[in-house]
Amino acid sequence: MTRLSNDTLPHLPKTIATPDYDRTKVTVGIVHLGIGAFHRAHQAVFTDEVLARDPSWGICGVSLRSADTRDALEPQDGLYTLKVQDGGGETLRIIGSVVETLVAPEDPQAVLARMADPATRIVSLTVTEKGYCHNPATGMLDDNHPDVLHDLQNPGDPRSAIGFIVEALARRQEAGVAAFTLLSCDNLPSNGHVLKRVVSRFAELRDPQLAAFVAGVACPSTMIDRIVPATTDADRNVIAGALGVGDAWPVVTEPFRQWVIEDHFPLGRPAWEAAGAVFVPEVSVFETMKLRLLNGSHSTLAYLGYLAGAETVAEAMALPGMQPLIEGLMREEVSPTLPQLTGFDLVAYRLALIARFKNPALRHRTWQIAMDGSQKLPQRLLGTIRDRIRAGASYDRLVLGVAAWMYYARGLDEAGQAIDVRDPLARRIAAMTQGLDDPGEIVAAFLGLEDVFADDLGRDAGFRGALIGVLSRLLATGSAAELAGWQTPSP
Ligand code: CS2
Repeated sequence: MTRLSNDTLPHLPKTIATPDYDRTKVTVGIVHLGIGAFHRAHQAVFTDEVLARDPSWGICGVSLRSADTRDALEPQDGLYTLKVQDGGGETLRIIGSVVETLVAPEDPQAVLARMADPATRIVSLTVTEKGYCHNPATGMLDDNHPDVLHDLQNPGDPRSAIGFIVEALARRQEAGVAAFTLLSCDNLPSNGHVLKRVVSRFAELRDPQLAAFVAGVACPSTMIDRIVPATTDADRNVIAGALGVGDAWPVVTEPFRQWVIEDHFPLGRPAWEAAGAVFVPEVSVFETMKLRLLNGSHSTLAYLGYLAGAETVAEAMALPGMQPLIEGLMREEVSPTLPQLTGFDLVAYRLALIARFKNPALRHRTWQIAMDGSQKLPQRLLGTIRDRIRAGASYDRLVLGVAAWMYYARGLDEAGQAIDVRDPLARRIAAMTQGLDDPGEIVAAFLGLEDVFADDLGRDAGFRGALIGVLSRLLATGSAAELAGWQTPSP
């Protein structure tokens, strides 16, 4: 089938929006590390909407692992379809802001050259939590991470995002080129600070002069939000039918999108505010709110939902007891821990989240969200639990997600079938829980994971007791029965 490309773009059905700028004039100003579906449904879309104002902000998308995205997009001149859908309908639009795609393991020098090029003024990242090579409980670089060790030994031939960033900065320092702005777009609290901390530590381990240069790099924090399920072949087929040409990797998402950014870009930035991004002096309150309400609920839905047999988030929301549980979790246990957000309607935000989770048009798999729990739980659920413990308040609902993660991460579902657990700690967890069936022993083994629980929560007797209580019930009667007990909304 003929593919979407610069040549076929003018012949698409007129109902499909296409870039409103001359793509031949677009040059690279942003290198994005981790060009997955999320980036292509979020930052690349905001950028697409403002390229007509200044075409020097095109995106070079870099994959740090597989060649799949490059293989799909290169024959399409970087073009792809964005499908936005909810129960009310759908729209299709072609995004043109990605003008180059590179695959780091194939050609690390091309990536470094792009990052070191003076025209590159922003390096942004969606490399997921584990891409920061940090200890999730403390946010500090894990000096013994295999990729960190590799990149320290081979600085000119890096593997990790951190290694690429620091080597590119070293080349800029050497050439007398100002540092780019580093923009983390991952779901981490104060993501700019986390990134600054890990790159600074890595530079220190390399060379003090380089560390001094890295210390001056701007790392604004951001809060990013859009639900983007993995694209399926069914999506590809439907979209090709509507386009009349093939698109090897469209992205499918919801109407909602939000981007809150700290405005600290010494070498300039696209006018993202014209596309609806909000610039604020300090982003951490928004991030805490989003991570605890949206992502904390998401992980809870994913583990309990998966165990109860729900394939998607919308199906999990329909399980008897789930919606009142999630509403109560957000209202009773998370909201009281949130910092003051003057002028922000928290109640409307929570209601909108429930509607987004129930979006019947998105097939967002519980298994997808369940990935990398060891890296996600600290900022999604455990920080909230810490705050509740400190306030002497209950956390009966918050503990459910943590216990369900423990059940899930052991790698066996309720029917005794293997679960395909994707997590950097998966092997360690499988080894430490092998042969254990006593809830107390299982919980004790998990709480020993200091990278996740640190040394405070791991030793909290109340927390341990609560986990054992829930895990015993999950093991005895299963997730659906546990959820059913939450059917009546709390007063
Ligand atoms: C999800 C997020 O996969 C996950 O862990 O919780 O990707 C979530 O969909 C986004 O953060 C929404 O902005």
